[in-house]
Amino acid sequence: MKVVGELFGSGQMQLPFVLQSAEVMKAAVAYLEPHMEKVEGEEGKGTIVLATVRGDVHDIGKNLVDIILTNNGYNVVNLGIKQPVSAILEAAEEHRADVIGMSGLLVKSTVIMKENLQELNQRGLAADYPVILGAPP
Ligand code: B12
Repeated sequence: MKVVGELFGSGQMQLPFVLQSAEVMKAAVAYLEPHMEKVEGEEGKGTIVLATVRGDVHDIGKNLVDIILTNNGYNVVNLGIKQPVSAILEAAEEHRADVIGMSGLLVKSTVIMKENLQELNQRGLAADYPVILGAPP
């Protein structure tokens, strides 16, 4: 995906081929998932609400994080893509989350993440839900 990203970024690869590569990556992860080591007897390590932030559709990395955490005994509530902060906070409350994980690959998603954190502060929830941001440089 790194090579695909570089080719896409430099205009040497078109979007349909990027999509195809993304599908291959997803299929590969789905194939590997049953073979990945599961930590037995460690259920209930904690609950994380995971979402790709508003306006962003990238979810391969987020889903990878989901698989890794699930296989290590965490309860993951994966909300999917383009999630507004209201949906993230509702899910956090409903599932009594220990942590919120926000994902996004677009530069503008870092702005959305900042706004989401401000919303958390405004609602006085910052202490209840520590937030992990997954945004590559
Ligand atoms: C695949 C891909 C797509 C696919 C997404 C398919 C999908 N279902 O996810 C498609 C084709 C749909 C797509 C669309 C677009 N894309 Co795109 N895409 C990519 C690409 C090539 C790879 C991303 C990827 O999956 N990497 C593999 C995964 C495993 O890595 P990852 O996502 O980084 O995840 C890891 C970490 O970030 C971290 N992580 C991720 N989430 C979280 C969350 C938490 C809590 C934690 C702890 C960690 C964590 O852990 C993961 C595992 O290590 C990147 C280029 C790149 N090299 O990254 C561009 C890229 C992200 N896309 C880009 C762009 C511009 C777009 C479009 C705007 C293109 C367009 N003109 O339509 C649209 C966006 C539409 C939207 N509204 O979101 C740009 C962003 C540039 C920018 N400055 O914002 C990039 C960088 C390409 C480029 N060089 O131009 N894209």
